[in-house]
Amino acid sequence: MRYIDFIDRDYEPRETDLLCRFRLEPLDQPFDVIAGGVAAESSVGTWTELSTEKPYMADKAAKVYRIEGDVIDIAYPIELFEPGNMPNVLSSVAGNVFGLEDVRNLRLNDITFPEELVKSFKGPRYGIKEVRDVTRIKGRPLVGTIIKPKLGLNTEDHARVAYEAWSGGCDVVKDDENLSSQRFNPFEERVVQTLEAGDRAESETGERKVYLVNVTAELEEMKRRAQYVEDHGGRYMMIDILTTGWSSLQTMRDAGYKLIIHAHRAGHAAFTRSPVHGISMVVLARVARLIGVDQLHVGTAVGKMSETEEEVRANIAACKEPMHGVRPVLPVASGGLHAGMVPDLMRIFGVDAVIQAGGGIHGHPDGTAKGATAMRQAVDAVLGGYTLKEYSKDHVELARALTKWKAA
Ligand code: CAP
Ligand code: MG
Repeated sequence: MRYIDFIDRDYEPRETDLLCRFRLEPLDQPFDVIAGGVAAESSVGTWTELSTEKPYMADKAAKVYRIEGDVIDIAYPIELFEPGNMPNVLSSVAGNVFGLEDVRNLRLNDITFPEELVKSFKGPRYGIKEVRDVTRIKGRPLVGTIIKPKLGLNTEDHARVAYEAWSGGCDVVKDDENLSSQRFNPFEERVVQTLEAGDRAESETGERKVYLVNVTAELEEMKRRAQYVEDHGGRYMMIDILTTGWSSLQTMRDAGYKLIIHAHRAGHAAFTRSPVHGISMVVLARVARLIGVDQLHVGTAVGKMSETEEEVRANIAACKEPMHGVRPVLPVASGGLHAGMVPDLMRIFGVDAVIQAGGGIHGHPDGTAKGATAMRQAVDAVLGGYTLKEYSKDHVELARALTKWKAA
């Protein structure tokens, strides 16, 4: 088969096909030829006709069944994939094609998994409802913080800052994506001391307090760390899903830990940032959901990261929309957030979200505890139908935050 033979505009995708939507910009050859090339190189074909081709292979070839402007839709027969093997799926549809010289730019913008493939993955163990059951938080966003500075604090200071954040009103305290078990803050000591601080804050406030422990490491070590967290009464583990990789993530999900999986996407922008080349966050969100994360960073549209509101809404939809019965993932808003942004965040996310602030809490003029209180007050203001300005009149922590970040 030649590249052009992978084009079939009359093809009606089957229920069992995996569907991909790409944006394509060929280098200099006819669009259809290179569109066919993308289908060929991501399924059964290569740059020239093969003497080794067999007639029985024809039905395994991917087909470009729709071309609209620079957008192409490709249907992949399910026989091309090994059920339950995500790296296998991605090595086809998101593999070599990005490096073809004949392709100036290529972006995988969306992917639709057929039911049979969906069923071959575990999906989230918890999902939104069950996370709410564990955290006992109903009808509002979870309010969280990331311990800052992200690296450098010793274990005592880490646990103390966590305690202050919880005492001030945070539900969630998480390690930063690059904190693992460095000498200045070793993993096991940190887990013990910070969980103790959480228990203390929980008994003092009467609210459930959760610690998102970063277990990111080599796979066997990651498993050992997850077991350690579970054995010490932890309820969550955080994994940097892109730097550890999909197969590690799948192993951690399939290992059956009772821990809620918080997925950090450090490094995603290397794939997702360019609007013309790479892989969209929507695709990464669908893959992470299928493998089985319970919470996932999706951008904010208002904070320090680059995503637009439209992109963030698409990421949120990928976490929550129906997917053959797979549980919805709780979207996480994070990155340059402070109390002044809460109304916009709740307009975009609704109440089903984790709203977390690092600098926006630990940078509060009166310290971490007041910073946490200001975030909770901002959420309460929105739920109560007040503007932040009105509510801050008799909520000084919020007023101080709004003044500092000029959000009044
Ligand atoms: C936020 C954060 C998170 C980012 C990740 C940081 O801290 O801890 O890792 O939100 O980005 O290190 O920048 P601040 P995203 O609240 O102090 O900004 O959520 O877009 O994946
Ligand atoms: Mg971080």
